[in-house]
Amino acid sequence: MLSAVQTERYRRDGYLQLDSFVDLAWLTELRAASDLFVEMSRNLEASNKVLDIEPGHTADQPRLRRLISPPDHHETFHRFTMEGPPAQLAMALLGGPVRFHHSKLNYKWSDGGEEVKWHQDIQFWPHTDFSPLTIGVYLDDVDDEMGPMGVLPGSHLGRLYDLYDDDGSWAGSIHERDVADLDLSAMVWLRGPAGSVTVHNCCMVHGSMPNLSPRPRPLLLQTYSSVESYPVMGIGANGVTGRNGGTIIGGTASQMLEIAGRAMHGAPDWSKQGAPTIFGSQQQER
Ligand SMILES: O=C(O)CCC(=O)C(=O)O
Repeated sequence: MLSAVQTERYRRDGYLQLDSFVDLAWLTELRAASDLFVEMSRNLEASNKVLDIEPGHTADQPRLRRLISPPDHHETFHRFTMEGPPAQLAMALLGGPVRFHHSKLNYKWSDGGEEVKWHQDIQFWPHTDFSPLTIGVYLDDVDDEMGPMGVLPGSHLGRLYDLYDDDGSWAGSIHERDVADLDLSAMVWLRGPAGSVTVHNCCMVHGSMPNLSPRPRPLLLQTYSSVESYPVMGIGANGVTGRNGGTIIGGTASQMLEIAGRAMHGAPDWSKQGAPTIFGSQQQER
């Protein structure tokens, strides 16, 4: 699925672009599923837990920002994310089974669909390591006018920026004074024909411009980590990433993890059936 050169390039640069990686059969299914939500949005007057709409959205002229957690709402998205090309690609890049974190479909609507300011992802959902990566699929052709995703090669190995404002509120973007220190001329814009795939590491500085074209720019994004990586609870979106968050794809978890350079074999996952007491465990009660 990937050459050694591509994998090495991802490690070095923190991103990959794979033109026309997803085939027309998948694209047709994904677009049909997406269209259902665009239709559904016509009844909305405000965003809800499934759809985020722009100010100015109307029944006649829908303007969607995001479908939240697509695999929770449609079988096609579920199958695509859990078994399809992005899952296979994540396993190839991370070298084994992966842990699904979350997914979203960013529409970036035509004629002014909003920019995504420069940011890194890991502060939104810290993990016990920096393996998480996000795989984006353009459902339509994307050119420069449409606000393609921009990445700053190598920035995944650099500073982790503070995404709070000076007043202490969460901004979700890198402060202007820090942006001034970035070499934005080195930004690579990931455009391409429908089905093209973007991959970026969780520490990559990235964002995108407004969509100035008359065409929406649907980008279906899904995040996976290595199976040995765990979301840190109590920070950001961890724990509220949808029904499928935490699903392991392509194997099982060994419960091995490493924190601050120290490896351990963690206890089994008791989050579903409840934790036994130490007495029960030590007396081998099952
Ligand atoms: O939709 C885009 O262009 C970028 C998306 C992104 O970075 C995000 O939603 O975190």
